[in-house]
Amino acid sequence: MRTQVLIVGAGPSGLLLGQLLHRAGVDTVIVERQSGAHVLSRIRAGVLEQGTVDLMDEAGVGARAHAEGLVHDGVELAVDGVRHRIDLRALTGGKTVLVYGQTEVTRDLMQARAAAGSTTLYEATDVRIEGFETEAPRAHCTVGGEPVEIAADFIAGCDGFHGICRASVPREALRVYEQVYPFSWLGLLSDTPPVSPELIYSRHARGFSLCSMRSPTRSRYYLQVPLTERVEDWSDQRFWDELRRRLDPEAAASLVTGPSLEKSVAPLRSFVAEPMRFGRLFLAGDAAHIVPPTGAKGLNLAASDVRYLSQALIEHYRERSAAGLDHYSARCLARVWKAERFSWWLTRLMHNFDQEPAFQAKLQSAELDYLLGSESAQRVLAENYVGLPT
Ligand code: RFL
Ligand code: PHB
Repeated sequence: MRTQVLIVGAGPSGLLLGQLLHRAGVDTVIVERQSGAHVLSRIRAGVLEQGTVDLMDEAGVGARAHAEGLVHDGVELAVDGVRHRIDLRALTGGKTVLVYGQTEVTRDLMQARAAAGSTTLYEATDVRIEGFETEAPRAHCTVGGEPVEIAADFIAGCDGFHGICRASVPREALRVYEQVYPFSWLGLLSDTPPVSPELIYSRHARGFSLCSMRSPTRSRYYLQVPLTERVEDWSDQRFWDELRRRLDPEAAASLVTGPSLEKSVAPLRSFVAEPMRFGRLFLAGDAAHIVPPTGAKGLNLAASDVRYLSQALIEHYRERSAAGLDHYSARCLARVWKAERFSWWLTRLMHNFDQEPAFQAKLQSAELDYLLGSESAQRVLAENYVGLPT
């Protein structure tokens, strides 16, 4: 099999890249380790920056996000039981975010890819890539018991943090920056109305919590829990009781509980691998970088990588120019590091780091106090939360 751009991974990065390239007449094949149903069952991001929605429009897949997504003008920070609203729209000169689940983004992209008739090889096992330092990169995999070889001009590594693309790069060619945090997030999805019309990020002595949503009838909640915690140890009742304890009195009183549709635990991590290009292999999204979810930046960063990569590849095919490809890594990383900084900062600000020296806790309280009393500081938060320009 031969294609122009071989994409490894059918998560949001791979599918969005495939769709943007298809619209520009560039042929792609996607190989994905899981089934399509499995990809759709992973509950992840919920908040889209305007730039991400714009890119979905450019890919021709934005209609349902506009019709069903919820425009949010603000977010709330709750500190020890008192809520403070951050007016995103007022503080950023009119910018907002859109609440629309990653599952729905993925579904819209899968449908568009099927309609375009582009090839996606699901349940591809033993995926290997080679020759990306030459003019003739290739991938091998097994699909339905049959070996498949795919030759391409370029390979896009969109296979997430645990994928094979970054792992195929010689160790000495990569520089890795990493920070792990001493806790995880336990998430619960339920068909219950959200506790409040906007997201609430709560700092509390018992640990951080987040009240988010997918629609007016579907809620997504998270609790900071120790790294050792197992999802089996959390009955729905235990989750709701713990969440209620961490909320401000008004939210606690209006919390509607119900059976969980999904519960999962994810450790928090900051990670960047540099550079994001090796010859004819380009890494995008979680394959190259991870942020803790506190700033809602992971999917949005994946989308901005894909914006730069699709532009660079289209420029290569249309104008025979290598400029975009040559600048890809540096352009992405400039934005990635700013999102890393913001996500790290908001994580530090809102979580409980009770193993740390008391001095750190005092600084954290002072920083929160400053933020809640300073419009300038809130403007910095708002500008980052709605998304820095690409
Ligand atoms: P993905 O989504 O991990 O997709 C990678 C795909 O590659 C496949 N794959 C392989 N395919 C072939 N061969 C192999 N060897 C392969 N290995 C892996 C995988 O099966 C998968 O289908 O990466 P991508 O596309 O870069 O997308 C990144 C986003 O998924 C991620 O950044 C966000 O979900 C992060 N995130 C959030 N981001 C936001 O922007 N806003 C949010 O509100 C937000 N909330 C979150 C989040 C992530 C979370 N978790 C669970 C990590 C909340 C949570 C709890
Ligand atoms: C979510 O709805 O899953 C979500 C929202 C905001 C975040 C992280 C996750 O910061």
